[in-house]
Amino acid sequence: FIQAVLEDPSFVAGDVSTAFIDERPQLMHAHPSRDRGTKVLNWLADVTVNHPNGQPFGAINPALKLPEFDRLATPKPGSRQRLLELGPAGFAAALREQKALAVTETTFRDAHQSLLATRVRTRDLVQAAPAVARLTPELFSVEAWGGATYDVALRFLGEDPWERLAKLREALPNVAIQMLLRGRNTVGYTPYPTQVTDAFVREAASTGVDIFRIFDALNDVSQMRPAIDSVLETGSAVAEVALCYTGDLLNPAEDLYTLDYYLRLAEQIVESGAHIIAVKDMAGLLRAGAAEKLVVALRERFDLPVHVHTHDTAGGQLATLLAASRAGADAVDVASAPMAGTTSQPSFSALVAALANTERDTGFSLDAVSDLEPYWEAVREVYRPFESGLAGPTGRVYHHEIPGGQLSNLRQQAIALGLGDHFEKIEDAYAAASTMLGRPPKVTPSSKVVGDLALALVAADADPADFEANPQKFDIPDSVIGFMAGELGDLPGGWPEPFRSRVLEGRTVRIGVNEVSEEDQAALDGSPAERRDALNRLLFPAPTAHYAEVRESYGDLSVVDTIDYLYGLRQGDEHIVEIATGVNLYVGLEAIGDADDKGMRTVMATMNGQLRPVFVRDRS
Ligand code: 3PY
Ligand code: ZN
Repeated sequence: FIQAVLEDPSFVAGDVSTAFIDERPQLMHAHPSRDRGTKVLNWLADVTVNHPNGQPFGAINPALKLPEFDRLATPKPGSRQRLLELGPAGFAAALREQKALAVTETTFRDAHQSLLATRVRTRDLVQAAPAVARLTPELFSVEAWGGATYDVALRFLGEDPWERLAKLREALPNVAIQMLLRGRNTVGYTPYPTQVTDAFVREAASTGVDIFRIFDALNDVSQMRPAIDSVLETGSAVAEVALCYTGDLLNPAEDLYTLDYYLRLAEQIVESGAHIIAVKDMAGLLRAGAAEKLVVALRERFDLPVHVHTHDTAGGQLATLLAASRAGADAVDVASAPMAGTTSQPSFSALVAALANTERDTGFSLDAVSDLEPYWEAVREVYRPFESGLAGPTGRVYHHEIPGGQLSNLRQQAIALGLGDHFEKIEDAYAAASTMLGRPPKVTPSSKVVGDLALALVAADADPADFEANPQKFDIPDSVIGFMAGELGDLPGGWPEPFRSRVLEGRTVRIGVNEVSEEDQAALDGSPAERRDALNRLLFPAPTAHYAEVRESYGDLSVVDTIDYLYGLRQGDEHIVEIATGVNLYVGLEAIGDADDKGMRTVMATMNGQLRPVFVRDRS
């Protein structure tokens, strides 16, 4: 099963937004239950035969690259203790008061979402967390959950996202954990009923999320209200509410996304009860001068602290963070240097170095920050097959405005469509699609709608002007029809007419969310375990069923090192899997037999010194 998934073109393209399993019912079949060691061995044997991720290439186990620190020492109290002590409003006020620029570390979420198709496993994150807690206890927060990580865990990693959060909470007792929440879309791609959002926020807060960064793809505050209210109701968690930045506010020709627009939006954010205002620059369009102007205006007008997030797609965003810092920004986002740059955030060590011995000195030891880099460099190397393929910065982002996380996916989709050599065509189509759809801010899920239209334009070799004039002549993606019908809310600049009417002509589109059934409501109000199961099922039904299958067939694979998990067994190596504390499996590869007439191979493995033949279907 997992091999079929791993080889599927959508999986290879890193497209996590398709209803992957829904469209492939043939992938679902039951496996008999087996004992733990045997289950793990079956996974390893299968990966060894089928090489879904290519051959191992001499990557180094990241665990060997962890910096030295005293594991037994209690980590210094940090932002987590401050939040517990001051409460969310006091915590935000203290942030606004502090002189040092506060820093959020995104390596655990956005950096790998934007560089490695969100594929970094819980094991590799949890392993780093105790070092982060002890070497960089001054962090404002670690962004470690939400966004695409939830979906990808269930869909591709055979992991329960809640287990990841619980483990990270335990490993990071002193630093606030931050998540990205897509307003009413929670961690999905379409709106969910308020009861789902509310249960989600309650469970996330009680499992370990301290700070919720909430955004709406169309900057519609009413769409964020249920999520904001739920966070406020916890009484303990911070509501950081984002304005999604797009366009260029310094451009005199800009008539929609102006400074005035952002200030009006911020006013609604403040009225909603937010504790912190986030400037969420998902595509890296916020230029240094614009950042200065925006941050100064936001801080003059409102009492809340301002937290700036950007992506370094064009390569200039350290300048933006420094300009924001000079303008008074209270916090900024960075990623560990080996996981920084291009579609990810600017580099942590570069920021610390740039501000050392200045008024806004971050207070971090540059040594401590860079001591963590070899670990993340090794992690990045292990996940090389999931690299986006963007070798360096690109200034074309100012034209196409594709967000960091999507740029890497679209490149892979272009390759899958045989357009890898003409990616500029897709970029141009994306820009045209954005204009046609009324210039929405482009961020999950509106970015997916624009991307779908761009790919449709290129696939049909359509002239955008022709498509705009006669959309009914073409195959219009369902997501575009739903978007024009208002599925994701109203557009900041109003509807594009007559295009919208032409798209909707003769169609009835049902929008609005289904009610939660009584049974589901009971589960959402039940024990934490029932609530988590219900949330997984309601948010991602097919990936949750897939997760259950993987767990049933292969057991808890979180015990397997990522090199072995991705690349399988190598002759001559002893693979050690700690299946329970202090209980090791020693696995070796003796030989792989030829495929029989049914395509089955025998993997002759050893487990704890005993020969163990495993029969594997060769799909390579
Ligand atoms: C997400 O929604 O996952 C994002 O990272 C948006 O920027
Ligand atoms: Zn981001």
